[in-house]
Amino acid sequence: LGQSSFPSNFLFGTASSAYQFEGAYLSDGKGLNNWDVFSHKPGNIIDGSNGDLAVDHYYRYMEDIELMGSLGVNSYRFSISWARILPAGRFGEVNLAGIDHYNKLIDVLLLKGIQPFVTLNHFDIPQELEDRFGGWLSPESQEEFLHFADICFKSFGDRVKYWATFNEPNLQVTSGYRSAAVDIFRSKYQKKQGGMIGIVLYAAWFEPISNSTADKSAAERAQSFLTNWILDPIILGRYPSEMNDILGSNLPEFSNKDKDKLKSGLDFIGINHYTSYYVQDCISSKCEPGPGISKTEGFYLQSSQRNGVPIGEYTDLDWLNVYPQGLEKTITYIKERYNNTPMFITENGYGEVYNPNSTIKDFLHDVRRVNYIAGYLNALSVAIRKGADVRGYFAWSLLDNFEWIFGYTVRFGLHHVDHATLKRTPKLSASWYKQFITKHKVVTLM
Ligand code: GCO
Repeated sequence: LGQSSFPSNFLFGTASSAYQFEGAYLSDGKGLNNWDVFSHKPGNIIDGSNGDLAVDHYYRYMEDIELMGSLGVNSYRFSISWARILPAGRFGEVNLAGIDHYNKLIDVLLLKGIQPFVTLNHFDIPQELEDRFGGWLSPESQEEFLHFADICFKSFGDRVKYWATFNEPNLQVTSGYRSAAVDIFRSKYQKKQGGMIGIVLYAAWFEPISNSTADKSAAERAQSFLTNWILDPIILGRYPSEMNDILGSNLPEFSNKDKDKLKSGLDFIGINHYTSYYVQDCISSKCEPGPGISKTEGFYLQSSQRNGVPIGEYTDLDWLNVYPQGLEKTITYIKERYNNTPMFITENGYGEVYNPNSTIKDFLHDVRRVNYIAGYLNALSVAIRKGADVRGYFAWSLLDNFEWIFGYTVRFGLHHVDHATLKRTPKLSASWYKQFITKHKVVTLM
């Protein structure tokens, strides 16, 4: 990699989320959340598992922070379990044991020189809110989220300097909820406490499958419908033109006041980047758009060209292709479109499907993960050298963990977890990451 192109206060870390890591699903006054209920319904999780125990991070956080210490990271991205703080939402009591837990986690991290990077909402919401009014589908969720965010800023904001409102918001969450939590932080806390607030997005790279104008504009439509539709309103105060062209008056109108409010909405953009796709135009070439893409949007995402040439190397997972230049292109695109707003790579990582015939040795010798992370960090350093304001990188993930509907069958960890004993063992990728960080002389942030 040559001379380090990472600024000296760059954050190197690993990322996690509460439901995927904590377990302790009914401990110390935590209420049920949507994922507790969903994962307990037979058929929802492919291996019939759930996150009741996950990797027991709630009880083993000290051990896990030791692992972070030996990696030499200076930051840790985690999320707060909403149902641990407000088991019954805003009309119920604050669960002090929950506050206490995150206070301890944050304090121990800081003692080790590890900056907490906190996501307020990483997919889990108290079941009470689902039952009472249908969760995100109701505008009531806005008041609920504000109340939760306010408690978090108040309780932890003296020590937490990086806040992400939402992880990968989808259609259920409109810009109203996000900018409202940002407003509260700005007006009530930021002056006193300092710190930055932003949002975390899923941002894949969309490469036109050919040089034709049709495929190029299909790739632009993919960007707009999958990523820009969230960032444009918050940062530019309007929807992408590709969406205006297609949806016209079906898009919400912003008043000038809304626009001003929206435009000042973010201190940073968090980028979860794993993979790239080819995009083919389906309007002129008559392919079937999809999946999940409408006829008028008219594009198709694929991992290889028709003659079988993949955009990057294939992996065990059909949504994951190794194409490090995709990260550089994504960063450059976001940098140009949004005026070089500060960015963090909030997730990037390599998943393997659990194969019962593999021995622990196979898992520990994760050369493919090392190559993946090395390639993406190299692409990141190129983007930074070319002027992108990227301030941190978080590998997904510190540990193997609960991979949503895939349960424990897919592993992303730099450390292997034996799910029977919960023993953590560093993989080759952990030692590689450690060396990389040492070489780049990361400073300890106190
Ligand atoms: C996220 C992700 C993580 C996943 C990771 C690997 O969207 O932030 O869902 O929670 O575990 O992306 O798939």
